Amino acid sequence: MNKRAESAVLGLEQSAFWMPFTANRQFKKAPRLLARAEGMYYWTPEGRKILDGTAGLWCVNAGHCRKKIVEAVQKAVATLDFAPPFQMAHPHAFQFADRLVPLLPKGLTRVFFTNSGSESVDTALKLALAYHRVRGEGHRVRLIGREKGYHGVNFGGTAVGGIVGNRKIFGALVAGVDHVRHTHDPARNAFSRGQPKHGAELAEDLERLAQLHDPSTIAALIVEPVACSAGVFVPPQGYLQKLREICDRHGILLIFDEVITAWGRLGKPFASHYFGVTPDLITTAKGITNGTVPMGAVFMKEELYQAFMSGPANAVEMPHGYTYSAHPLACAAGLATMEVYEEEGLLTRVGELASYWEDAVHALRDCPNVTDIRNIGLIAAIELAPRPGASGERGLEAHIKAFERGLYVRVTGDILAFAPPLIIQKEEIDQLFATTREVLKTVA
Ligand code: PXG
Ligand code: PLP
Repeated sequence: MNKRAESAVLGLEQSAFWMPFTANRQFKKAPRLLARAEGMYYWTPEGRKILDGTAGLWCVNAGHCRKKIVEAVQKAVATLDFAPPFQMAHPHAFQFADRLVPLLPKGLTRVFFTNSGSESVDTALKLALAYHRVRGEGHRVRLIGREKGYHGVNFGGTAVGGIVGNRKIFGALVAGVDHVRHTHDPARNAFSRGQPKHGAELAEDLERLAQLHDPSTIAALIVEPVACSAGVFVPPQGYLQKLREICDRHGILLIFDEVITAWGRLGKPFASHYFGVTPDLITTAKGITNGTVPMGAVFMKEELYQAFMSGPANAVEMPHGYTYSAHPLACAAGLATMEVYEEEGLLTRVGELASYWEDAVHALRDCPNVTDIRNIGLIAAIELAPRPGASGERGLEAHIKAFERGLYVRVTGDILAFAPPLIIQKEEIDQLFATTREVLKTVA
């Protein structure tokens, strides 16, 4: 028997599968596998029930294996498995785009489909550059991100991203990119409930970069309204408004990366609604299909779309797109997902739950090694002090011990991140944080 065949019998250590963003050797020695899911729960192959504290990977907002979505996908795959998206189409693509527009912040009217958050980000960055060029401002070539930002893993998104570990081994990335400062300020803001009080002035860092490079060279600023991946950094009060003002002053497009913050996570359809700040473009993915079929989208203001619609009618206006843009299965999943969100009021349900959630997570302040707790909407993070000389070890141990006790929670370094499906009940919130409390006692 060769090594690969053996691994199927003996375990996963020799498996060909290179797992993404995973400590492969450690994981394959002691795998944590999921075999089935329903509602708020996963089940392991041995039949252990696991509460899903992170909505899969921040995407299963309506809970798992929802009948309506499953059946829509089953029907779609048996009817039209694939349709070419270039110079051809299928009706559900138009239907889905038009279904989404009424949910968007006012002024955003057009939809470009992708297959992931990473593709949405690279699409939005290319759209921003191309938009300026088609209106005769081709000198706007710079893209600005933010320290600690996560914008996926494609080249553009890696370049504007601000997580050092995700960037440092990939060379020079994309030319002309710069970053504004992050807003994490535990000295002033630790244990804030919702938006921290201090730090709106950090938005002025965009003005500094505008003066450094000259505003006329900057195409776009991309930020997550709430920076989730790097450890849940909630924007200080007034910060996003200031970014909007500075972008307006200098003709810089503002892109909100709402891959996680959209689809009801903050109690509104989009974080843009929640904060009352309208960007020029929004990138999203994940909850757009409840995580069922890969899909992403870029939403934009009407004037962006119109700027491209001026050449000869037979010319392709935007030489960009993916083989699987608006895939029939994704559109079917997305349409059914929006029905579920609407029928169950999930895009606004968090408004009723958020204060219960906030109290529940902040009650863990007295647990050992907790240095900060942050929350907004149905998102929370508990930051633990790192063990001396072993950054991330305590966090990973907490993740593993939680899984052993029937809770799945995402860990970034020594930060536990919580974002359960939006269907969660109060008793499940209690269960989630009771398990977390037990775990924190054991990771001294
Ligand atoms: N932008 C943002 C704001 C994201 O959160 C992406 C882009 C990329 O999306 P795709 O679909 O290409 O992965 C994301 C994805 C985590 C975690 O544990 C978060 C993401 C992905 C993987 C892990 O925090 N967010
Ligand atoms: N590489 C090659 C050789 C291709 O032919 C294609 C698409 O036709 C791609 C990459 C891009 O793939 P996708 O459209 O799935 O992003």
